[in-house]
Amino acid sequence: MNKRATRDWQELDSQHYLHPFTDFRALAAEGSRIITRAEGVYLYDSEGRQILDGMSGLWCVNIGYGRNELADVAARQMRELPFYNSFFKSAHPPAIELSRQLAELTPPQFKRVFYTNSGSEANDTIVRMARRYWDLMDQPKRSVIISRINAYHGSTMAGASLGGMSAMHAQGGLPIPDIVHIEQPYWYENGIDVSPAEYGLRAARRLREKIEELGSERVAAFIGEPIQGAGGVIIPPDTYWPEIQRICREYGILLIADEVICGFGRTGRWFGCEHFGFEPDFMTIAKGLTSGYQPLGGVMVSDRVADVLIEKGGDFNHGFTWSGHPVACAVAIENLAIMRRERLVERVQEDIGPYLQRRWRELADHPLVGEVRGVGLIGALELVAHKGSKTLFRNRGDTGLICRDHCFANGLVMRATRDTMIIAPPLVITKEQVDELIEKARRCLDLTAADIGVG
Ligand code: PXG
Repeated sequence: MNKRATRDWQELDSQHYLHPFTDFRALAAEGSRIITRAEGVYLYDSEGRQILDGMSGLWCVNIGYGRNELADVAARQMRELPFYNSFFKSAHPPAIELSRQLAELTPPQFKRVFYTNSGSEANDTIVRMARRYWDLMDQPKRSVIISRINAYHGSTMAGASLGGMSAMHAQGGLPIPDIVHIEQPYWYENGIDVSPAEYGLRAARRLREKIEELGSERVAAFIGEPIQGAGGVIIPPDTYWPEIQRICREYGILLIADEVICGFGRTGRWFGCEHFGFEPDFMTIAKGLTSGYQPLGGVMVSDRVADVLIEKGGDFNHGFTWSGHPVACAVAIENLAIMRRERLVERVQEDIGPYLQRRWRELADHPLVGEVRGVGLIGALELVAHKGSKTLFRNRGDTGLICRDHCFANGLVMRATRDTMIIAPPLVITKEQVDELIEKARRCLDLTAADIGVG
């Protein structure tokens, strides 16, 4: 890419580029941070500053930056077959081979995959497929999908409707019909009066109450992220998912695991549902599937659903030009090969995950930190106004933003959701780099505490 001065990039950016989830005017006034290259776990900006990427891009660069193998595979595939579609009875080797591998890698109920370009499109696909399934089962009234408050399932019309973020619903007339939300399993905010195990059961019972309220003959499916990512790394108590599964089975409703963040090793298992011990009927996949080197998403469809779609189905009238794009699929195959070869998931489970969690928990003694939580290579710090009483800040979100800005200024990407600070570093991060992350995080907590007069 041609070289320009940072100021010129910022000027052109503010004139022509509308960024996602951004206050356009505020960003134009401030100027964006221009990232020009990356290597391993480090980003480099247009001023040459090195930044430790504690968020794997956006929860996705699981194998780290600078993997030439993926660039080589992409170039080779572009020369051989840059594109062909998979409509009209066509297919190509990269999409077929990746499908075979995903069938092998995912839990045993999955043999089939439908490709999309993103997690959002995959969730839209599931809404249509789940409703189609119930039509074919002669239960067309089963159209309601139950999700959770503060869930994130994407930005398309169905994705944002499934999501439980009121600020998103307020723009564009959402949610679309027949999508409803129940309490999220957020012990720190909703359940602190009882033990986590007891609260997990209580939160799961909200599903039963909602099904009873609606009438089970109207309910198609329940969707959840095994761990809510964008909502603030909300890790349900161990009692939650097994109880959710029991309720879904009791009423015959489909269970959807949105694995866009938890999938591909983040928790120390290949998929979050394996960590929590439940067996979904659909899985949404994206992000870590290609480690972000190419856009690719998909829906894993269990035999329960696929058999009906195939046996009774006729046409499923849905698909994208880029469904199963050959370059994206070829990159995904190589990405999975690297993950297996370097035993990255096992590494998260046995080595670097426990190390990061141990060091991350040391931050619990900081005066700003009310709770530390995490699994594998995902972690969160709950910042609070009064540590002893665990009182949240009155202007929620302000402190998180102050801390996030200190992080950037000190060479660390940590994400803020409200006043929860989040990390999800690449699975290849070393112990020395974890030490660097913890040291920088502590320094930034100190700077934040000094700014707001805590401690
Ligand atoms: N499901 C989950 C669980 C996600 O985290 C999506 C679906 C949508 O995927 P696409 O590929 O359409 O973006 C996501 C995406 C954040 C942040 O700020 C998180 C996501 C996307 C953008 C920002 O944490 N997750």
